[in-house]
Amino acid sequence: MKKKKPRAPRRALSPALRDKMHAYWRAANYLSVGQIYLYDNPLLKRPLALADIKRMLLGHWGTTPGQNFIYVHLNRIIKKYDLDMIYVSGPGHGGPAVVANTYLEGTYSEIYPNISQDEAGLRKLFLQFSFPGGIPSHASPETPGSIHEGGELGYSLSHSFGAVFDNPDLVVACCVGDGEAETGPLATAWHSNKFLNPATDGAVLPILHLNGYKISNPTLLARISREELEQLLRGYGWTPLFVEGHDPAPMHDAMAAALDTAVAQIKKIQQNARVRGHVKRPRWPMIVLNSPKGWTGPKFVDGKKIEGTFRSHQVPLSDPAANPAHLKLLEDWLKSYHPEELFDNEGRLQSELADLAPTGTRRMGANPHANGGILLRDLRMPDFRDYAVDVPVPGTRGIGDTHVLGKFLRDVAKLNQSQRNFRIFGPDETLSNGLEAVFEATKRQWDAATVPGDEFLAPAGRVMEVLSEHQCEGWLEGYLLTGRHGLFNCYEAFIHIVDSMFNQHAKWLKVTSQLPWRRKIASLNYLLASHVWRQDHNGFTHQDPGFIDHVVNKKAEIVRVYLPPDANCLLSVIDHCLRSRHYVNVVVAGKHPAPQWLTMDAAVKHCTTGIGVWRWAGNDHGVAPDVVMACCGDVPTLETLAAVSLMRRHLPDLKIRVVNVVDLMKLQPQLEHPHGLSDREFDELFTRDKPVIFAFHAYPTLIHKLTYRRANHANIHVRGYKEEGTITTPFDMTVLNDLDRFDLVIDAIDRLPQTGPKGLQLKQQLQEKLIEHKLYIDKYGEDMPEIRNWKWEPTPAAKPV
Ligand SMILES: Cc1ncc(C[n+]2csc(CCOP(=O)(O)OP(=O)(O)O)c2C)c(N)n1
Repeated sequence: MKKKKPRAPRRALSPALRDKMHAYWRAANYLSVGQIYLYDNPLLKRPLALADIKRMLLGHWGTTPGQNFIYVHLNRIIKKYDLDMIYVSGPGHGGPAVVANTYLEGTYSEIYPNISQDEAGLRKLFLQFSFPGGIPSHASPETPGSIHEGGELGYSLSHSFGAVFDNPDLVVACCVGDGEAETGPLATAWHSNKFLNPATDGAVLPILHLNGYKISNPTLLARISREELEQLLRGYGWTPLFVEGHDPAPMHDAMAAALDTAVAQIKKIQQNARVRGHVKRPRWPMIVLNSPKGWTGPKFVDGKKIEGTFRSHQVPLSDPAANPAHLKLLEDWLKSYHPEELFDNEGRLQSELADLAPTGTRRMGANPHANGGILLRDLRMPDFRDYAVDVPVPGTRGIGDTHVLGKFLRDVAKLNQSQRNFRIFGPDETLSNGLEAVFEATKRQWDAATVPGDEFLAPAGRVMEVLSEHQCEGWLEGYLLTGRHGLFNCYEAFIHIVDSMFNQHAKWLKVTSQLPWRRKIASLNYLLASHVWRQDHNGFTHQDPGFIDHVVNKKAEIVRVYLPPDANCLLSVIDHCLRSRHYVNVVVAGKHPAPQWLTMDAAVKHCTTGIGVWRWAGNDHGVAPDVVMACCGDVPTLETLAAVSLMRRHLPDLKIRVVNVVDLMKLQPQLEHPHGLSDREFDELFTRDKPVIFAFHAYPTLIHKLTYRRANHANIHVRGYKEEGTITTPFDMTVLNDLDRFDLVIDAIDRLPQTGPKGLQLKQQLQEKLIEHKLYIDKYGEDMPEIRNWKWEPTPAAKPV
């Protein structure tokens, strides 16, 4: 029998297609270099002159050609398989690549008609890049198709996973920088594949861009053996497909083949899960693109190697305007792409090349998932009033505010189960934060192994828990940016871990709110429970209320901070937050049984106003108060009301006003924040000249910062957390920080000379009480009965309103 000749593997690309793709890549590279350097002469119709060069050269070349290479290859598979795909640029400093490609595919000019697809448009495209009044150098919000600026490295994979949760047809191609891969968030993000449900979620295709260097260092992943890298990625559960080299022709073939293989594997995994019902965790494909940094750029400049080294990271020819040799090198570099073959005389991309790009919303710059507000649907909301705590009298003991909220969130999850557009994210704290009721309706999504005894784990669920605040934040951001809703619940102290991610998201919201073509997305909602005052198990390390200090620095149009004093207020606030758009809402709430103050009707009014006098608690009806007792936060509210009841009993002649703050931004002047009170409104509440004893949840300086322009600022005395804490009793935590009822009364007496001898006597009694408290807790390990069993006593004049 004649032996069959082994068939050569079928090439993914015909030579003709490969040539065209290579030309498209050249066009993208040309546009990228043009953006970094050219002030004029966009098609090099005349010899390059000094006047054609920008004065300030700002941007990053090194990563750009690799990303251009990736983009042209993604275009091919989008067309071939009709993929619904978006691109996430981890090294977002490769902004020229994303801008160039969205320009070539036509989306850029559709959004920005001024940047037309002709010579005049090219000139503007080049000029605007990293230029005053133009666009930033990254894959910024201004860039069509971007959900990820990539300015702060580390979040590309978690954003990508967030985007594909509940988007079964979406594939996110995520370029991960090999430098970026050294960051903590990115290193953990590889594990996201254990949370992906192949039946109901989409797919992420990571492309590790192994170009070997960062700004001025090699990357770790490029300096371990290929075997070690492969084992590492396999250990994370991926199947890496390597594309390695620098010679464009074989690289095109290899990349095309790898992408075909990756798409086939993704489709197979999805089909197995969706059609055959396979439940075993799949091993998803990924690509390792090992290509030179600064590929196709200048090889040597001033005797130093550039291509394939860290020196290509930013602007390889730093001084062409002053150095004729550099000018020549730049001209040679630009000409090496043969723009005359790529663009016609009018500056339009040759039509046979333009045909390589997908069309309509299949273009990655036009995919609606990357402008999530387009896809955003309102949540189906239960009526939060149905979850109200009955408060027959102020001070009725509650079960813990977040436990009440849990039932409401359970039903939000339930009602939106079929829409599949709401998820709760948290670092292993959904139970610990008191939201256990959520698990009556849904599970934690988990695609790794389970063993008998595990709780609430399932391949599909609305709760996403991984012990990485970075992943929770990144996933949620990706989920929101692609048009869905969510909530991040976290211990208050550890939300600081994502301070910087919050920064980036708040910046994104600020910029996108000013771009008319970007639709508003759902707000990023933080529920910070297990807060500073009740860290009974954990003590000092878990006590840090400073996240809100950080948050209020951001643009007033974007940030909102709420400290509901009880469960009905919490329900009202969270309902509002889940309906809101394009904000960052921070809500701080307690989980321990605590007094409830307001009926639901009163809570709705109070939260709608955001700040108000609790007339039922004070006795200044119809007259000017002698003192204002202000409070913000659940524990400070409790201590303030306990202080007020002491003052009313022992100093009955004093006229006391109680002001409670739910919406912290009310304190800022109206000019500073849209929620801010006018000076007149502020003075009406806090007076212009009376002492204000302000019990605050967090660091006292924040209240001063927010109120320093108010007329009565000099009389505002704030008590809050001052870094005193340990494992101790709940009341002792307030004592350690002078926020307790006794110290609040002493504070008031010190500022009210009219209390005379009676005041002094009371002060002495309270100082003794503080000693008594200390002795008692040291002996018994719990608070004195009069503290534990304290109840607000309504007086005839003190009915709730
Ligand atoms: C969190 C963070 N740290 C530092 C930087 C500064 N920085 C910008 S680019 C870069 C190197 C990036 O290397 P890599 O991810 O490999 O990207 P590429 O080589 O493709 O440019 C660094 C350190 C940053 N942008 N973000």
